[in-house]
Amino acid sequence: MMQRSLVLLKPDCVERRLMGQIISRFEAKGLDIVAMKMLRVTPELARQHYAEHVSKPFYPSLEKFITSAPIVALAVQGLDVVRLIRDMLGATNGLNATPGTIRGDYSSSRQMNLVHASDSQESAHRELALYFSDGDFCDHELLITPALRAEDEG
Ligand code: 3AN
Repeated sequence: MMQRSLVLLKPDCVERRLMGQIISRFEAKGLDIVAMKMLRVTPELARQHYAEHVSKPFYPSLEKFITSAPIVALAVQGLDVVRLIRDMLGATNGLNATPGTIRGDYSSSRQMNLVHASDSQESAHRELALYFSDGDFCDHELLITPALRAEDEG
C-alpha cells in the first residue's frame, strides 16, 4: 500500500554531516521524497512529537538533544514505507542495530541514533501534520517509476 512516513534527520546527523549519506539511502531504495525542510525543533514541538515519552524520566535529556541543533524533516513516500524505513533504520539503540542498517552502520548510541521514522501509519499521519502543511507536499510522479517496479506491484 502506498504510504507516507515522517523521517527526521536528528541533530547528531546534521552535526556529523551525514545528511546526504542518509538521504542517498532512501533515494537508492527507490523511495520518493515528497517534502523536506530544515528547522530547529522548539521545546513545544518536542513535547508534541514525543507525547508518549513526556512523562518518562529520560524526557528532559531527549528534549535537550532534539532541540540542540537544526534537524531536517522529510516526508517519504513509497509502498509499505512505514515498515520499510523502520527496517532500514534498525533497532533504536545503535549498539544493538544490525550492521547494514543505517543505525547499525553509523550509530553506537540510543539517543544519538541519527534518524527518526514514524512507527505506524497512525503515527505518520499525526507526525507529518506537526512538521508539514498540505501545500508543502510535492506529489509528483517521477519518470523513473516504471524502472523501479512493475505496474501491478502498486
Ligand atoms: P525510535 O526512535 O526507534 O522510534 P522511540 O520512539 O522508542 O525510538 O524513542 C525515541 C527516543 O527516546 C530514542 N531515540 C531515545 O533517545 C529515547 N528513549 C527511548 N527509550 C528510552 C529509554 N528507555 N531510556 C532512555 N532514552 C530512551
